[in-house]
Amino acid sequence: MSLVGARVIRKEDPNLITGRGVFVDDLDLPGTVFATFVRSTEAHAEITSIDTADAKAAPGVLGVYTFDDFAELARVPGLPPELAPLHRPVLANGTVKFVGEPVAVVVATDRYKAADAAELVAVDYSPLPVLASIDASLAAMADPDGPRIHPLLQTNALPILPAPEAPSEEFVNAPRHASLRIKNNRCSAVAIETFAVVADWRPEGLVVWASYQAPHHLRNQLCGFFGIDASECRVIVPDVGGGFGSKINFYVELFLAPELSRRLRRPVKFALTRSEAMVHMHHGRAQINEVEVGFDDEGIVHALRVHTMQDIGGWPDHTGLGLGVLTSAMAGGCYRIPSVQAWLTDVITNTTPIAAYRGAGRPEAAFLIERTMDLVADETGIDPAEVRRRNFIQPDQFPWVTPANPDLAVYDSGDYPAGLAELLRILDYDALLALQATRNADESQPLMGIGLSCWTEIAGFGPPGSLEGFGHVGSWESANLRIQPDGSVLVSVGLAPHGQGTYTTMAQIAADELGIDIDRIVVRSSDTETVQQGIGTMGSRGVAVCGEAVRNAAIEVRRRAAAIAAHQLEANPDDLEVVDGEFRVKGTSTKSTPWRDVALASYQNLQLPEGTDAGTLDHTVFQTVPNFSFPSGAYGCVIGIDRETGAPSIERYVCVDDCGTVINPLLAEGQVHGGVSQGIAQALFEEVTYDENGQPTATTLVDYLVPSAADLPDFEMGRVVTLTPVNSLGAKGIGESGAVGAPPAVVNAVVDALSAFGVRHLDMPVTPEKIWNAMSAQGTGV
Ligand code: MCN
Repeated sequence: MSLVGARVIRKEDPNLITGRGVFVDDLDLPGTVFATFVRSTEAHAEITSIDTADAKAAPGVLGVYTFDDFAELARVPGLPPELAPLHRPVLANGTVKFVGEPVAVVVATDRYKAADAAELVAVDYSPLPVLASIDASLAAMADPDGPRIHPLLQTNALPILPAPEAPSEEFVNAPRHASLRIKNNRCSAVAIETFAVVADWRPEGLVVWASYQAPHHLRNQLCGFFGIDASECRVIVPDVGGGFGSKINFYVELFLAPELSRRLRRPVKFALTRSEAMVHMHHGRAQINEVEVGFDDEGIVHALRVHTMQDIGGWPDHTGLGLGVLTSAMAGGCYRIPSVQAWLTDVITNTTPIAAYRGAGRPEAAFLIERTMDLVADETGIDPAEVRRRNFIQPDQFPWVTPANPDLAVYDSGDYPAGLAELLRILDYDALLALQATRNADESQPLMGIGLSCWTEIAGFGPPGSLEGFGHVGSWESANLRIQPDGSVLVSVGLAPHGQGTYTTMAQIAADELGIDIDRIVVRSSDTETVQQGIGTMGSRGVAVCGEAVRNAAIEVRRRAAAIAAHQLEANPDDLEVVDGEFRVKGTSTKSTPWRDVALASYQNLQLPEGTDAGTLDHTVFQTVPNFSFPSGAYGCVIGIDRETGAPSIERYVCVDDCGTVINPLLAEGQVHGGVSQGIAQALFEEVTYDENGQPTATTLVDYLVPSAADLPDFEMGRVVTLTPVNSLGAKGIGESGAVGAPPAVVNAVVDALSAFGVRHLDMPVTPEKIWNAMSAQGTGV
């Protein structure tokens, strides 16, 4: 029986559910000392003085450091040289750019002493004008003498993708036009584990344990930063309690912990509290999308124009700069829109940096195009499902070269009409529309709205060039597969999983190719000393790139094993098959040799065919893929709205996903549950907010509303399978899909429910207050 496609339970779980997981903050190396930051309380200010005397004299304190102590250190890596003024120092140098920016660091014998001493550091600030939003920052640009957050850069706005000189002919000639200004809300990843790092600079070299998604990448950057050899630097990522993209960024403590360890000759640990993480770990989303659409009376979209303004915060992160490039490339969604003009301005603001967060630029694209399709439906009076159907790229039109960015996004495969048809079938759409008409006419019942979202996204980051721009050495992913002398298997992957079930998934793929029991296959990762080079877990590339590497490594090892078995059986390797853990001559059951004997022989020169070396059943693959894979889906949301309070409640949520071959439906569905939950959270609950002085106003989980299971519906799952031609598994990524596809279905449902009130759009999060105000504005809300 093939294991690919089976609902195999996770190999990872016994450790985790019995409390045997080891996270960075669990590490307790002898002599470890604790570091904590003194953080800026101002969003934009000059530091006029820092007095560390009292803190230095506090009990247990080993050192208090400010920028001057690290003036010789390099800047945080990642940004291109032409953006030199934005290269961030490890501690604030003279000015602060956002609330929470580290100004000083205190090291003490325990974390409580460090925290107490940090409060004794007195920092004086002289305020500078605060630009706490995209609009404020761009408004300042209108004045040549207006405030600039990085004066050396002389601008608050980076034109990453320049605006087209003029609207396209298709746009100009379209019979009808409509527009939408969307604010895509700033979110925090809120992984269960915040961020933690331990560095131990030993005489023989540097060892760093970090809660991170790309250990080799970090190792390479640390070596560049400190000028040391890769062989002298080891990065280990133990268990990680979620990352969602927020753990591929370069946080300053990744560089400070080693430096402090080098100076103090002791292991140094940083472990953020939740409140610290809320202002320090990079946020996601935070875009404004100005959308104009040209269409006709039949609901056919002729042209789309999208200006994305991406808030990148006060100290731009390398992953944050390019988020809007992905939004722009994917702005046309699942639709054959002849002309898509999409351009991008990155905007510096006095806020926490913005970077990758589950979906990283693609949820924003899905949101803007799916809101736009509903806008076209609203304008033309055509049903939203029908508008989508009329505009879909058809299954025979792949590969589809996106007009917005033909160099980046060429869709591999998909069947969008089938996805929508399956969604409508599960929803029982016609019956639902009839129910909606009845309910909305009955004042005693909650208002009802139906929202659709047909989305596609970029996954499987693996084509050469796709990650190098973010400082990775390559975009491949690696797998080493080794048969041990007893016939068990060790697979080492260059990924750094943090919740995806990667070990189970890779073992399934290897088991199928090798014909070895999955219980005899162990998968390891996340240690630069024991794993060959790797890239890491991001961009939903685990299965599409690393899974392909594992498969190819297994195929090669099996081919070599067959040669040994053939030697033992005096048969032709091509005549062998693997059945029940043994190599057999096809068609016979007597001429066989078990994997175990083949494995042992592979380490015994006297047992090997001539010309074969011991250790031959050990193979490493560095896998690239020719293109990204573009998963897609159709999601539907039925929402009820309390007519008196405006409180929304999701009554049904249906997810039809297409990720090509599903390796493990149990885990793939889990990925969708998690992603959709985050998408619903963005749509209804979560927002990182600032006041006009740049003071964050949602820094705890009391203000930043992460939904619990009780706030979420049961998910109804459906599936369409369109294989991708870009890998031999036919598998596309699914790790980010839910977060990409979920928000527009929710907001479309809310706007649909409120259409009688003349509501055309609401920005996320669609809170009861916003809904109530929208209803009240029409005078009929209560
Ligand atoms: N899968 C499958 N069949 C496919 C594709 C995937 O069965 N065709 C299943 C596999 O079990 C696989 C998992 O889905 O292990 C995710 O695979 P993939 O889509 O290839 O994504 P990655 O392994 O590259 O994971 C990265 C992705 C990203 S980018 C974010 S962000 C994210 C996510 O995964 N963050 C997560 N899922 C997360 N899940 C948890 N629990 N925690 C996070 O931080």
